[in-house]
Amino acid sequence: MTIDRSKKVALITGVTGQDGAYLSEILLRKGYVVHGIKRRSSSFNTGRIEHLYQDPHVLDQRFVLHYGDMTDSTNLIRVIQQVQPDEIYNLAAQSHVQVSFETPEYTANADGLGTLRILEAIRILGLSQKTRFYQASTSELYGLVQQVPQSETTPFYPRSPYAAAKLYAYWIVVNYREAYGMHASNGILFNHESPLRGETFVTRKITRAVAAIRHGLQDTLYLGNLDARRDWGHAREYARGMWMMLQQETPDDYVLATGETTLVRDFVTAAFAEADIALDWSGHGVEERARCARTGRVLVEVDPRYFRPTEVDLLIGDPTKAREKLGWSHETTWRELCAEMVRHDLATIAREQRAHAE
Ligand code: NDP
Ligand code: GDR
Repeated sequence: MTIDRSKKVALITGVTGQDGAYLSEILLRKGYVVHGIKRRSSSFNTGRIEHLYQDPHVLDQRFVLHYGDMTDSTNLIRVIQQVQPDEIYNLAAQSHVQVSFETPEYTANADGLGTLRILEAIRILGLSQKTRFYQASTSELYGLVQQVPQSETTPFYPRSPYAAAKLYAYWIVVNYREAYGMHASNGILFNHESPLRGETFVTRKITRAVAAIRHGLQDTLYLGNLDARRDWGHAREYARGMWMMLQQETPDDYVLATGETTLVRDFVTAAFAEADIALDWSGHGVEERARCARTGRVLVEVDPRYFRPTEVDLLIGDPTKAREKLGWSHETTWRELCAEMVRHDLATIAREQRAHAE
C-alpha cells in the first residue's frame, strides 16, 4: 500500500465505535488520511462507518481499515510501522463499566495494557518525536466523589475494573510523556452520547425503549440505579475536542464536560416526554416505577440486575481548562441530545415498519 505523505495521517483504534465514527468524519473533512483498526468479528461491526468506507482498489484511498486488536502487540507494531501516523487516537476499549465486573482481566488487558502496547510501539519504531498520541481517558477515574465539579486536579478513586484499567492507561501516558518527551495527552471525557451510542449504555437503552414502546413493540423498560447523576454531552463535539488537544504545541490533559449534571430518572422522563408520553413516578428503590399518566400502564421498572457492585454516584465536570486553553466548549444541552436520540430511534423504527409492510 502506498501512503500519501502530502496529507496528515491519523490512526484511530476503536474506529468502529461511537467516537471513532465521529472522529473519522471530522478528520476526513479536515483533509487527513484516516487509518482505523477494526476487530475481526463474526457479525457486521462497521455499521457506524459504512458511509465512509472506500473500496480498497480506489487510488488515493483516504479511509483505510486494518484488522487488529489491542491485545496483540505484534499486530499493533506492524500497523503503526506501515502507517507511520502523525497522530494516533487510542479510542479502543472494552468500554462498558458493568461488563468490566464480568470481564475484569480482559478489560485490564485491552484498556490498560493495550494503551502501553501502543506507546511502546511508538517508542520501538522511533516515532516518539513524530507521532502525537491521544488517550481516551474518562470521568470514571473520579469514581467515589472526592470533590465537585471534577477537574484535572481532582484526585482519582476508580470504582470498577474498567476505571482501574483506565487509571493505569492514564498514568502510563503521563509517564511516557515525561520519560520520553512524547506528545501524549489524556482527554478526561465525561459521558458523551449520540444516536450512534452503543445500545446497552443507559441513554441509548432508554431512547430505543421509548421508541419501541411508542410504536407498541415493547411493554416495559427495566433499568438499574435511577439516582446516578451524569454530565452528558454530544459525542460529535467531544470528538472535535480530541483533535484540538493534539493540535496544541505542548501535550497536556484536559477535561471535556458540559458542567451540568442530570439524574438518570430525569433523562427517562425527558425521553418519554419527547415521544408525547407523560410519566407518573411512584415508590422507592427497587419498588420504584413509572406509569403512563394517561393509561396508567407501567412503563418503567427497576431491575436490580442492572445495579453495579460499586457505583459512581455523581459526575459533574469543570471544563474551564479546555475552554481557556483549547477554545473548546460544548454546544448541545442534555435535553437537546435526548430529543435528538429519541427522534432518531423513533424514525428508525418507523422506517423499519414501513420496509416490513412493503
Ligand atoms: P464504544 O464502545 O462505542 O467503542 C469502542 C471501540 O473499541 C469499538 O470500535 C470496539 O470494537 C473497539 N474495541 C473494543 N475492544 C477492542 C480490542 N480488544 N481491540 C481493538 N478494538 C477494540 O466506545 P466509545 O466510542 O463510546 O468510546 C471511545 C473510547 O472513549 C473508549 O475507550 C471509552 O472507554 C472512552 N470513553 C468513552 C466515553 C463516552 O461517554 N462515550 C467517556 C469517556 C471515555 P467493536 O466495534 O468491534 O466492538
Ligand atoms: P457509564 O455509562 O457507566 O457512566 O460509563 P452507562 O450509560 O452504562 O451508565 C450511566 C449510569 O446509568 C446507570 N444505569 C444504567 N446503566 C446501564 N448501562 N444500563 C441500565 O439499565 C442502567 N440503569 C441505570 C448506571 O448505573 C450508571 O450510573 C460510560 C461509558 O461510556 C464509559 O466507557 C465512559 O468512560 C463513561 O461513560 C464516562
